[in-house]
Amino acid sequence: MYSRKEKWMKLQDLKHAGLKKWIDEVAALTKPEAIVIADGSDAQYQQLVDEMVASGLATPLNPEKKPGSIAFFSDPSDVARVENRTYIAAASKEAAGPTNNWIDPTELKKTMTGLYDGCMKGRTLYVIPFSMGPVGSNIAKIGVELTDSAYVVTNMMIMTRVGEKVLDVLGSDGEYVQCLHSVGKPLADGESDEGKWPCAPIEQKYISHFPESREIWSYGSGYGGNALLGKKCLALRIASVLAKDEGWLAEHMLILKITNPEGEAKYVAAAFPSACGKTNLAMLVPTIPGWKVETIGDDIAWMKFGADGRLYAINPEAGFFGVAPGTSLDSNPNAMYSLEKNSIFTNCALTEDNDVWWEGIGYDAPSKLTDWKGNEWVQDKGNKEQAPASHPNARFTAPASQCPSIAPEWEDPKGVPIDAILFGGRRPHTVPLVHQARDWNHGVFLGSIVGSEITAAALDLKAGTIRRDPFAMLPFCGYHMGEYFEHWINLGKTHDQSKMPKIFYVNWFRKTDDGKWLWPGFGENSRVLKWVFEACAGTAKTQDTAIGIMPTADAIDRPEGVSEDDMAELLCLDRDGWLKEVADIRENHYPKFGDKLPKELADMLDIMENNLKAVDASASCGSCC
Ligand code: GTP
Ligand code: SPV
Ligand code: MN
Repeated sequence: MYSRKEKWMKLQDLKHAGLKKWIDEVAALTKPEAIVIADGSDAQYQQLVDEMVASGLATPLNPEKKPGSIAFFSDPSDVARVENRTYIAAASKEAAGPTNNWIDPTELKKTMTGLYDGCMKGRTLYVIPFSMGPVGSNIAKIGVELTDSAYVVTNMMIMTRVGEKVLDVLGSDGEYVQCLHSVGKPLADGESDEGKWPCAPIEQKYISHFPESREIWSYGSGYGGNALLGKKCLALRIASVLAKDEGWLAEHMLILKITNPEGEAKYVAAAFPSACGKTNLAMLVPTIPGWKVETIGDDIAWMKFGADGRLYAINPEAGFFGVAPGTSLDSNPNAMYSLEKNSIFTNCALTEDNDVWWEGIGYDAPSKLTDWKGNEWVQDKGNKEQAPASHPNARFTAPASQCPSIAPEWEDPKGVPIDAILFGGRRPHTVPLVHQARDWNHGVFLGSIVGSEITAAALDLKAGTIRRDPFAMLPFCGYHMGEYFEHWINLGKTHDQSKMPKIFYVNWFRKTDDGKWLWPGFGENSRVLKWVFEACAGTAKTQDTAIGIMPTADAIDRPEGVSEDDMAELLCLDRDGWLKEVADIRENHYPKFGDKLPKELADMLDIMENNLKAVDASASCGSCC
């Protein structure tokens, strides 16, 4: 049966009996034509690329423009995470909580077993042993993904640490998370994929998590977080459950290092919802002289308390799966240098000389392009309705080691001590450029009320409307979100608050009435990071307000193009806007969590409301809000 590609490691060479048994069971169910173990070698990566190019699935890019790189175009229905087909199949619906989809695990396994039956006929089953975090680090976790997608294998080889070194650490009986994936489009006898991107119709897609047994079963999608199971499925949904049980944090956060002109460094973690600026902030090039920002991670942070009482963070990933549109030498040069070579591009547009292009890449489209759907595309600047050439959720997959701003300590197994945690999202009104929590519980409150305009990173949501996305974890928390809030509150009770990170809420996305950005964002966000740095050092100019600690009017230097009035608007306390916010949280947000909502958070809401009511309405913010 398993005759093909014998030059790679063989199944019988695996030392781990449990793993071998599981692979056998999955192969008996899914009936692949061959089994290949991913060994993490360049030679195997290249062979997979060559096979995908030969089948027409991958397009090799021009070696002069993007050496070692390939492009993929997904099925037009398979372009982002599918939140309405993502399940936390905990033992009870209550354990999954009000914000997760739930199906009884026995029933879900039965349905999915039916779908997996024979689903890999005519395809290869790849075994991907991977480590989230530096191989062998005591914070790292091992997963094994079984998949019928070579696209997934190559992406996982960039995004995680893959191969024999992981099997060595796993030994003969080590623990690992089982991650089963199929693109879910069984081939008929004699049929081949012929360069098509296989996936199942939406009603057959299942991105399922079984938190009690720490298993992931994904079926029907080949895209991003649905298919690269180390990322959102393991490193957040399953890891968040482990983190709660074991007293640590698995978060949807970037990690950066900021150094002031005197050479003092601080580490910042920041949670923004999908497509709200984590990659950009992690790689920021400061506009303020003498300051330096370096990157540790751009999407996920695992944080544990050290013996010194401080919270240490590692980036469990090894690559970036970044949003392409809007990424340019101007907005994010470090991302542009990271993706110069050895990268994978998904749903970007293709130029005639086989380079990639996307909206906001920093230069006009060449005269003719092939858009992400494979159609000829000629830029028509006069036509505001023209469909974009790249999908709004088009992505690049690039090795973190290629990032010029990567911090030397980015792979330090003990992690980096976090000084500040930022929350944020896309809020065109009300939420100021930056404010600081008074203490840990107030910070947890700020995390719990994060809201954002919906973006293209999830398929089934209406872009443009605001939804609450607490801690930017709404789609990624593997258990009851009320208990998640409680976990955060409890960490404050059991640790010395003077050593814990200070918590802030930032908003780069304020808009004017005519829909323009009020704040230039990107590198100019360094001005806000500087204030955060100073607030941690105790040297910032601050004032107490009804919503928390805010910068004084002159605390943050104005970037070019931002008038004094703009700055006042960015930093004003919008009393009426916040009172509406309080009402919305009270009526629509907090009630969802029922009696699992920690009392500390309900109290914080009352305190904020009382504070706001005590503000003289006529004195608050004048005409700007
Ligand atoms: P995920 O990978 O989905 O988790 O996204 P992310 O949070 O890493 O977001 P990313 O940095 O990729 O940014 C998403 C979009 O927001 C891109 O189109 C960026 O150009 C845009 N963006 C990022 N930072 C800023 C900013 O400071 N201001 C404005 N106006 N846009 C920004
Ligand atoms: C996100 O949606 O937050 C991402 C992309 O980072 S995905 O890997 O698809 O989850
Ligand atoms: Mn993300």
